[in-house]
Amino acid sequence: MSDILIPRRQLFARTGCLVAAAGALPLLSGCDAINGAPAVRKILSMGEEMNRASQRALMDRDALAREFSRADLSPIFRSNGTKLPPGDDYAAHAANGFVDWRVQVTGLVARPLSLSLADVRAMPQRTQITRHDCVEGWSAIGQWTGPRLGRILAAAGVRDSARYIVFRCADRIGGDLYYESCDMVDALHPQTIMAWALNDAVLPIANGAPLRLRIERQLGYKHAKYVNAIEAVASLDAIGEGKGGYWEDRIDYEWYAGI
Ligand SMILES: Nc1nc2c(c(=O)[nH]1)N[C@H]1C(S)=C(S)[C@@H](COP(=O)(O)O)O[C@H]1N2
Ligand SMILES: [Mo]
Repeated sequence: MSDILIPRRQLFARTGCLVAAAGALPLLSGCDAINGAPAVRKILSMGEEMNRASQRALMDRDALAREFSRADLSPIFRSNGTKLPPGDDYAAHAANGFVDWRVQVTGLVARPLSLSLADVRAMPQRTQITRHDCVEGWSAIGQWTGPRLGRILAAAGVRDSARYIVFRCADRIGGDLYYESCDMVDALHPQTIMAWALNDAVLPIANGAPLRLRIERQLGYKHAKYVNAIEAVASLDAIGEGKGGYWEDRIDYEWYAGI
């Protein structure tokens, strides 16, 4: 895997010291011994930014979802919600193997992108075997491959003012387009990827071909399928009914569906 992760123990060691330093002086020297005084001072001077980061760590938003082995793969990864987006447009894309499919990366970015599947596949890839949990009461384990969403956003030069990422889908349910959204913590999480392959094969239509979100710390309905646009925004208010997702707008599904 080409993505480099900071070992979690290291992350925790640092934040642990920061928390101790904020609360109790005697512990600060303990941290000094481990991390070195200049490093601690530098961390303390980072002020609000570090405070936010430590809160994030305390909430465990950065923790990785469990990854499984090939032996754990579900024999069939079932489909839920839309199994085939209605309409001639999607049918035409499917008929020619999605070669003309584009995912637009727009909104609060320095360089809007229009990525083909070839572009998506040419980026550094991540493969992960994870468990999908649907609120309707089923789970399945599958292996997903695709670039990290964070890489796509970096390529587009996502702006600091972006607070949410919106995923627009090609399927309509009851006449309305499916969409979802997440905050920047989940968007930049190492296991948040735009997947084009399931179990070493091109993504089946029923599972969101040609491109779907995998956002492994969230429940099933957040994993937008048939994605054709990724938009960085400062607010969700003007999108759909303002609750951040197709089901959030309609029934009482939580926008933050962390697991
Ligand atoms: N575009 C789109 N994305 C979607 C849905 C959908 O109907 N349309 N259903 C959601 C729900 S409720 C679940 S559980 C998962 C199902 O993914 P799967 O079909 O690969 O099992 O996709 C989610 N993403
Ligand atoms: Mo679901």
